[in-house]
Amino acid sequence: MGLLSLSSICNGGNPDFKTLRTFLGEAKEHFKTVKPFVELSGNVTVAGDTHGQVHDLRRALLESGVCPSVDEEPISPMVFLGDYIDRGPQSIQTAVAALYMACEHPDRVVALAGNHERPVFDYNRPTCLPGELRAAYPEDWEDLLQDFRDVFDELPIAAIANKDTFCVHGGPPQTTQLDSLVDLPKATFTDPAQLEAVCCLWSDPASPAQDAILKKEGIRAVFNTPRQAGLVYGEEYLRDFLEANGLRHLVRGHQLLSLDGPVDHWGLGTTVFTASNYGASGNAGSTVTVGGNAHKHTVWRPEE
Ligand SMILES: [Mn+2]
Repeated sequence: MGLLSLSSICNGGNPDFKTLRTFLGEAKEHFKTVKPFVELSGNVTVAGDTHGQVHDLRRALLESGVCPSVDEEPISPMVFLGDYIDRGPQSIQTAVAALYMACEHPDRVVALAGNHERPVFDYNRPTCLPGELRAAYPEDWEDLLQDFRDVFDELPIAAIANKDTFCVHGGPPQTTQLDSLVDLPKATFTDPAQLEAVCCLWSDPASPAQDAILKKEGIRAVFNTPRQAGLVYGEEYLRDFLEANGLRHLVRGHQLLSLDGPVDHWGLGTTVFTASNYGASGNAGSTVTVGGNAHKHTVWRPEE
């Protein structure tokens, strides 16, 4: 994978067709060897949705202290929670940067799937992966889109940091016991009818007002009506999942909940969102570093 340059990609450069095709082929073979649930340890920095904003992926690495510069090796572990593509203008670069780091440093860097990495691509916005590929590689974009799809299908679903922190795009799986999931083949999780993966990639925590209603009605989770996929889960649902698996905390992305950085859920979970000024909302970008006794939040303001 020596032909790709991370600093060039982080500066917005498009790799040439042949280099990109070769990289995606190698990445697919690499991710096939990665289990759906991966473990890592240390002071693990977790980045939420980057959505085509490669400058925020770069800032996540630098400002969190994971890499002294993008051309240097990561000095501490990193988990990307998925949603690399769509919405922002540089889906190709953002996805390639996360995938490249995970391939180059498999013991340190994990790139999880988000709901945008499967199963249906958005073809209708100018800023989406298919649209970007069509503009940048007009002759070959459909082949490249299939290559990306093949890699995304092999991405892991969740990472468990320090045996106590569950990192996932949306929320806990529907099954309380992780043991029953960890050895399933990866293809199990690409089936849209497979509820476990859908819950992991699409679910949202209840807001305080929603959680009050859930508790009043004695319900732990409800169907996620706004997204038409996954669950809205309350405090009891999250607590039961963590306790059943000997875990202490959840870190997830999927939602911009605050303009100022990570958001806590009942002292049991954290939402982190890394794309700054997402949808011109003026929000800060952020990461969360777990390990040790306290989480470290790294927060940066949007670039002018
Ligand atoms: Mn999402």
